[in-house]
Amino acid sequence: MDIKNRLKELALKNGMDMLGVASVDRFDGSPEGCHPTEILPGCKSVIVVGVRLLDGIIQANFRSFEDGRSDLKGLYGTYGYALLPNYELTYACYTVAQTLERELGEVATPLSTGPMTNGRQISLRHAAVAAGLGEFGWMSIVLTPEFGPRNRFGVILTTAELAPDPMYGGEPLCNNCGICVKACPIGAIGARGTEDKHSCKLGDKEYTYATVNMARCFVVEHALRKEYGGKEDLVENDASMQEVGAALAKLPISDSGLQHADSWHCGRCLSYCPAGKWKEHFRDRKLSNH
Ligand code: B12
Ligand code: SF4
Ligand code: SF4
Repeated sequence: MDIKNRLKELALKNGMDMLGVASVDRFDGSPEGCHPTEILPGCKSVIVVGVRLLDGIIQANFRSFEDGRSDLKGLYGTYGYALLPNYELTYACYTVAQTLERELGEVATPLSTGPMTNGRQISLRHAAVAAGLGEFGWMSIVLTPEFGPRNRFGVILTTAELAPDPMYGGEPLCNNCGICVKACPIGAIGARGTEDKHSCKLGDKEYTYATVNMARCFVVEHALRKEYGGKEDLVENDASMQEVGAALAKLPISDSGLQHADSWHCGRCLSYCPAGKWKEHFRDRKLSNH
């Protein structure tokens, strides 16, 4: 079995649903400090692993959003956001990196996967698109054909020269429905037709997606107001990132998880996006009223 198939098999055995490879030239145009060779000198390939989120956990979000069961929201925090997907991604990245170093004698640097694993080095979204796993949806995160946006990604940089996968070239995955824009309770995702958008070139493809207002998203995700599940109104809805930062710094240590401050209070855009057979997964099984 060639090394790429072996890595893929390894990733699947370690809980992943997908693995793709991008050649490093697809990262020309990365912002300063975020190019793979600035993190691993001599990097030739960027390997991306991805894991789907459980339907049963997305449906727990629906119980919270549609039935007022905010007591179930922590399930998303554990199994869909902060804890499990990141640990699984971290283990899978580690195993793939160990195999590349042990069997090929190459260097492999696994990157952070999200909350709980110390920061971000490159944009995992751009890497997932460059590795052929999917396309940017209007909401700015990556849609895959099978799971829509309900995936999380991890990256391994390596000096090994692996055959790159083709970039996704199938039917467009985002149908421009605007559901993500309407589902967002704080207007964080730029409406279509506005200038609130980004364009970027990856390989020979050009992509456009909405700008996501990070301060606004933080207000909801961290429940900094009562209407989003918080204990008090700590900031206004249109707070600046500085005001959000100051409010986060004052939050008491959370007693409901491993994060200092819980950041899993939303996920509406990801839960309601119809890409990836949403109807069959959720509406036909009567898991959502929408
Ligand atoms: C910080 C962060 C957030 C912040 C801020 C996001 C933001 N808009 O900056 C907040 C809290 C808002 C957030 C929210 C969510 N997030 Co988040 N987040 C991240 C994190 C940790 C870092 C993002 C980042 O700063 N990237 C680095 C900077 C440089 O990239 P950037 O600002 O996006 O890039 C700009 C430029 O620098 C340039 N660029 C950057 N890289 C490159 C490369 C090339 C070649 C080019 C040409 C250009 C270019 O393009 C952009 C536009 O100008 C990533 C993990 C990661 N490491 O990527 C997860 C990540 C993006 N989040 C994820 C998820 C799931 C979510 C939520 C759904 C969580 C939830 N609530 O359930 C929401 C979705 C909100 C939304 N609609 O986007 C997933 C997305 C998975 C997917 N399917 O694509 C990621 C990839 C984590 C993971 N491990 O999978 N997130
Ligand atoms: S996670 Fe929630 S607040 Fe953030 S962009 Fe998505 S819907 Fe809006
Ligand atoms: S909700 Fe609709 S517009 Fe938004 S990313 Fe998904 S398919 Fe695209």
